[in-house]
Amino acid sequence: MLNQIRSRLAEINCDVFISMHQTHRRYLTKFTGSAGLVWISHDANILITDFRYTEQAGEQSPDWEIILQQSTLEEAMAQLIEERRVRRVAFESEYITVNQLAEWQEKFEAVEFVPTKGLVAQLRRVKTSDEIEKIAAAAKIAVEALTALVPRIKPGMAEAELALELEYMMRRLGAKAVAFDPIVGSGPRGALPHAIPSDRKIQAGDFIVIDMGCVYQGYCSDLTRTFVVGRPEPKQLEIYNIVLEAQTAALNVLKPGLTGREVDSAARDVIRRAGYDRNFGHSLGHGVGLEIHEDPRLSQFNEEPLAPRMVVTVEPGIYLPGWGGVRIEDLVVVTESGCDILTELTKELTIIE
Ligand SMILES: [Mn+2]
Repeated sequence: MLNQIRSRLAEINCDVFISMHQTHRRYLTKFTGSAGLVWISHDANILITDFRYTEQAGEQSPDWEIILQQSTLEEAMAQLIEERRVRRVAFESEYITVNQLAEWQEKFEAVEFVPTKGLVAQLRRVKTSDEIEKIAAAAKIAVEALTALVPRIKPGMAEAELALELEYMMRRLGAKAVAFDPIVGSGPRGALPHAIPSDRKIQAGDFIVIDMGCVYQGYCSDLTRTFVVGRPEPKQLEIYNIVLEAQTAALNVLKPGLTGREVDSAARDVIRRAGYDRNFGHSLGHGVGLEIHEDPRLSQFNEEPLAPRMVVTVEPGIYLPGWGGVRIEDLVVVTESGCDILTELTKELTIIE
């Protein structure tokens, strides 16, 4: 991946690429500390960090030259710029404040700061085997936690209790943290795609949408299932089956070469034909990795083709205000000819008694 950054550097005629973005730092160097600067020039990989982290950085990033920052990161960078007679510095314009750039420009009058966008995000879309293993492990923890929770859900329990149980179980199963606060939307609250778990108590006749995931060795997982409390009404079965059919359609077409828009359309067309397209107001899915939402997007706005080893969610939903909602989400890895599901868990409508 450093080669790709270097060839980009050559294209834009820069001497060095710098990044102060925490996730990119971790991705490029494996260093997990909270502060530092990544310096990639044509002939050096340097990680500048402070006294708290120099030992850790040495262990986590053996292929990187570790420089101890004596005062500020900026001073350490200034020293490198001078020593190495750097003239053009590529920086990440999405993550550097206007203020920071102004300070650099004032301090380094002879240096040109060249904005770049999406250089690392683009690399991060395609995962290594090691990354896929970690995401799969995070997915497995989410599946196990949800599987353990389902038989314990009883009418009278509050949404917030279910969310708490999930958090606790994922941690017990080895997760470092939740990837996001679990979403639990029961009854009419299921119509809120990002329902914050409330004191509302689960009752007969509810659909319950549960969307959850965890972080394992830095990598995220994402999983949604919808359950019904008691025997489903015909309308509930109808909506559930449309969402399931839409999700299946997308999973069946998903393969390298298709664009994010085409995969989104496969699911959206099913929902449109059933007459509920206005009730599916979000995109079909998103990339997952070090961050819970990253590239590529499965949406009408992504014309880029998918490639093997990308990891994405497939999560259509139908939301009817005042009535409730259904969402079914799997996390999948794109293979050479299709995709593999990492969140292996039944999608038959599960009845909670
Ligand atoms: Mn998701």
